[in-house]
Amino acid sequence: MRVPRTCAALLVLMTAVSCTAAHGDDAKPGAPAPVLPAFQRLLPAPERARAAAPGTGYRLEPGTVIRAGSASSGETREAAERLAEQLRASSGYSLMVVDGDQANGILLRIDEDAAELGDEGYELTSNAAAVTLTARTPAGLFYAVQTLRQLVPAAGGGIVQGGTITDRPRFAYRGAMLDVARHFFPVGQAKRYVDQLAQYKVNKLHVHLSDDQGWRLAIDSWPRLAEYGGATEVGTGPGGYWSKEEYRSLVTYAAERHVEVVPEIDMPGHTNAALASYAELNCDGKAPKRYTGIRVGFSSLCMTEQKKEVTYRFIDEVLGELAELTPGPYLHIGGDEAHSTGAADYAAFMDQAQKTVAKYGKTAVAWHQLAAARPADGTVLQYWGTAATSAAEKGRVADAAKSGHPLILSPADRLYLDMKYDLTTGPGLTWAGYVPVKKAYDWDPGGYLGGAGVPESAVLGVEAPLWTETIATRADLEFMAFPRVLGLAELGWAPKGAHDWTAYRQRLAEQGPRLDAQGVTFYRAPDVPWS
Ligand code: TNX
Repeated sequence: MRVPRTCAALLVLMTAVSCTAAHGDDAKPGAPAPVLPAFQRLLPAPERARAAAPGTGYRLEPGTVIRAGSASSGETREAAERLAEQLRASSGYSLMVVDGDQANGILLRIDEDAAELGDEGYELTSNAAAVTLTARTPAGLFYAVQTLRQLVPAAGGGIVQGGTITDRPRFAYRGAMLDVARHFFPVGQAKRYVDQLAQYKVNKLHVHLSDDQGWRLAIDSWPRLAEYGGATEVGTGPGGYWSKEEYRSLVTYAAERHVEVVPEIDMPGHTNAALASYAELNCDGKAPKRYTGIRVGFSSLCMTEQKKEVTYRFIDEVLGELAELTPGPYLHIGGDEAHSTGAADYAAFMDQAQKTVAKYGKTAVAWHQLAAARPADGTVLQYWGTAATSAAEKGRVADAAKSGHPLILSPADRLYLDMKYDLTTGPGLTWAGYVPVKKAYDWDPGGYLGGAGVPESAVLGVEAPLWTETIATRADLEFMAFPRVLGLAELGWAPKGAHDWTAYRQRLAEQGPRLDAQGVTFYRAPDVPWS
């Protein structure tokens, strides 16, 4: 008997799983998605899942009580309250939250001794008496809750499939980047993105806060950056910027969802907005006009002997204020496409920028062009090459990785969410080619630079950037991000053994109603069997 491919892939991970509803490659594109057994529906796929007999498990009822453990910490209670809120919304049940650790109802518990669950892992068990969520950390508990949300049938109550899931992420860094510089988006939009991402266990939001077309964060010591340099964007729109208070509110909001904000000030190129705001930053002492086009590579901070001092004071004060706003370890300093900075000046500038980040107790992240200069100890490199990237360039990145620089992989021809899906896509660019949903998903981050000598252990994780030269509205933003960013979430979390396009696209299809319910204007890719 031929085992359908869907099951073949899942059987690697699961022992007693039921494969009755699985189907093979012959599922027609565009045909409605058959309903998958609950554990096979999860996105991202869990590390291990053992389903009990179909139809067994915990039945969610109006009187179901949610228990927040006995030595209930604030965080367990918070996770329980948040879960209750979400399940109430979908079920209409009252779902009381109480302290206590009886395995009766839905029980959330932190077990600090559960070392095998790591920093973000969890265990979920479901039987007739209870659903029990166990984690070693609040982040793990949060992810257990996200899994449970996917196991509860979308409409109303119903049975949470019986069995046990033991789950941990494949990579520690699972990120998405939002460019608010080319087109400005208010903090509320970034929060909405955080909510959308966190439910799929994405844990980093990188915000690209400055570029030629706009400076988006208030800096007290250089107020014209935001006030003047923030008042433009691509085209004729009014731009805008985030106050420090707004920025802090995003950081807090994200942290409550176990998402860390990674801020980027791109330097020494991509700096026209700063150069336009302060004449003294320019080599000739004259401020250029503000810029609203989409060219790259024409601007640079000044590195002449005479100007170095003001340039270094500028980055010291900007990065100092940024560090003060950033509880997480990373400050991203850009370093890409500095085509108007000489190689020696670039290297010297990036040395200083990395030193400054270290001075403020942070770890620098930079685009991988830094590999051609001098990445400092600990600096993380973000790779954005493509299949066409030269062996020499990949080699430099590999050398950096081998000497201890962790890599974040953002291959542009896989994970750039601003690339068009195909020739019919309205917004978007095409310089890295079309990126259909399958292409965004169907590659292995662990082995991606293996040919150049990068071991999987050097890969910190993956990130999908969303550049916004051509993206000005929430609808376009979500259309470009969804559903490709779910592929990012899957690559970042799911075990390598779960990788299978045929199975993945069915799981993806199951997310359609969920995205619809959240009002996400996602692209209905023709090769995904949306219901
Ligand atoms: C390359 S990726 C850029 C961005 C553009 C993007 C458009 C990178 C580090 N630089 O400045 O917005 O392409 O796809």
